[in-house]
Amino acid sequence: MKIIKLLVLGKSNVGKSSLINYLSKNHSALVSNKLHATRIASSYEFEYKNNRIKIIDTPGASITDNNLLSQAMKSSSTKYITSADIIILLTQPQNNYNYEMKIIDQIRESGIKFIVVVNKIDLDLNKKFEDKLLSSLALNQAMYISVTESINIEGLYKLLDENIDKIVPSENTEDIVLSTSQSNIQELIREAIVNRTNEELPYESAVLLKFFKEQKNSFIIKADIIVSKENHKKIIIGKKGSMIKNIGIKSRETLEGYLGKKIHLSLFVIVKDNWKNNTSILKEMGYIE
Ligand SMILES: Nc1nc2c(ncn2[C@@H]2O[C@H](COP(=O)(O)OP(=O)(O)OP(=O)(O)O)[C@@H](O)[C@H]2O)c(=O)[nH]1
Ligand SMILES: [Mg+2]
Repeated sequence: MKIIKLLVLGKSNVGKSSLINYLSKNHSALVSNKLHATRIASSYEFEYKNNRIKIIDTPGASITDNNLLSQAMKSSSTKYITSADIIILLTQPQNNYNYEMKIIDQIRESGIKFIVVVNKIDLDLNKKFEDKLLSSLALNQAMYISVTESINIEGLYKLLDENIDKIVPSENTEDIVLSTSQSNIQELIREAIVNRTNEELPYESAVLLKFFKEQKNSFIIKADIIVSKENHKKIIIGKKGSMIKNIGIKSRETLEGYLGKKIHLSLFVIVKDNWKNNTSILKEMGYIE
C-alpha cells in the first residue's frame, strides 16, 4: 500500500476544504463562504484503491494583515510544496489568474507533479475564462469540476488515478503530520461561528478546546470561544443567549457527524485582547508551533 501526499493549494474561497471533505467522504475541514476561512494547513487520511491518501488542506493566503496569526497562515499556505507527491492547484472561474501565476511558478520550480483543477464550473458552464486561464498559466488543458454540484468528479478521479499509478512516494523525512482531533474539533466549532457572524467577527474569533472525554456512547466536549472585544462577546452570546445556542446546536450536529457519537457540548465565551499576537494562545490552539 502506497502512502501518497496530495497537497491542495489555491486562493481563498475556491473550494479547497470543500473538495477535501468530498474526496475523504467526511466533513472534517471547515468550509465557509467567507474569505480566509482555513487558518492552518491540516492533513487528513483516507483509503483509496489500495492506497492511503494523505490529503493536505491549506489556507488560501493573500492576507495583508500583519499579526502573528496572518504570518502563520501565509507561511503554512506554501510550506508543504516540496513535501508533496502530487499537488492540486485549485482555482475557479475568474477575471484574472495573478495569484495562481505566482503559485504555479513555485510549484514548477519544485519539480513536483501537479494538476490544475477549476472548481465552481457550475458558475460558468460556457467557460468564458478558459483562454485567460490557459494562457496565464501556460497550460494546454485543465480539469473542470463542481464539488457542490457534483459535476465531472469522475473526470477528476480518473486524472488522479492516472497520476497516482505513476507516483513513487517520496521518502521525505520532513513528513506532514496529521491534524489532531483537537484542532479538527476547534475548527469545526469555529465553522459554526464563521458562518453565523459577519464583518470582523469571523476573523476576530477562535476556539480553544478545554476538555474532551470519550464515554461509551458519547463525547463530552468543553471549549472556549475567544474574541478580542467585549462587544464581540455580546454578539456571540446574542439576545437572551440565542446566538450561542444556535452556534452550539450547529457545531454539535457537525461534531456528531465527524466523531460518530452523541456530543455533550459546553461553550464559554472569553475576551482576550489582541489574541492574534499572543504566542502562547496561538500555540495552544495549534496555529503556530
Ligand atoms: N457555486 C459553487 N460553490 C462552491 C463549490 N465548491 C465549493 N463552493 C463554495 O465555496 C465556498 C468556499 O469553500 P471552501 O471550501 O471553504 O473554500 P477554501 O478554498 O477552502 O477557502 P479558504 O479556506 O478561505 O482558503 C463555500 O461557500 C462552498 O460551499 C462549487 O462547486 N460551486
Ligand atoms: Mg479552506
